Amino acid sequence: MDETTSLQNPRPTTHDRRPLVGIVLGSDSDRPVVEDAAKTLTEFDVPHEIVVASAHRSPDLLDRYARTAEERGIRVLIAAAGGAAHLAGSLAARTVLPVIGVPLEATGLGGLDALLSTVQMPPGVPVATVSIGSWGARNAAILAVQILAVGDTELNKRLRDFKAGMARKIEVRST
Ligand code: RP5
Repeated sequence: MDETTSLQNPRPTTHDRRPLVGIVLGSDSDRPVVEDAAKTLTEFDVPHEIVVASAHRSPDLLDRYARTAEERGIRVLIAAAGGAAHLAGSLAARTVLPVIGVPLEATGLGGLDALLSTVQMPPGVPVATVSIGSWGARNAAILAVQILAVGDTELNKRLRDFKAGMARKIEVRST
């Protein structure tokens, strides 16, 4: 990329208040579980947005969102859905942004249905799939921060402090 191009398309950082992470929900009913992801991103001071766009019920909206996310400054997508969850894969099919899939429990199958629908992507269209439910929501946010931190020293430091804090808590308990 030459200097002119990079000036015209400055890479958003955490100093920029435009959302860097887009959290996409298959339904508004997914919101309570996914709040943890938003909370975690706020803890790391990473600007983000939450949208509801279903792969099955509102495919056109999903298509528009996925195709315009990158030009709006989004750098990582988190997709959370339950049931026959094609949300993360549908996003990944329409963008080169990294997509993290969070399978949710929404049916009598305990989230296993969503896990398999999210993780079993064909070669060429990866979805980084995390655990089912709130653990996954939190880890999706941390993974998004780790992806962003590759090019952001300040964020990298916040991650190191976070990991050191986790270790400290365990060490204190075991002394
Ligand atoms: C999926 O179906 C959603 O992601 C949600 O987990 C599940 C149920 O959605 P609602 O019927 O509650 O809208 O598409």
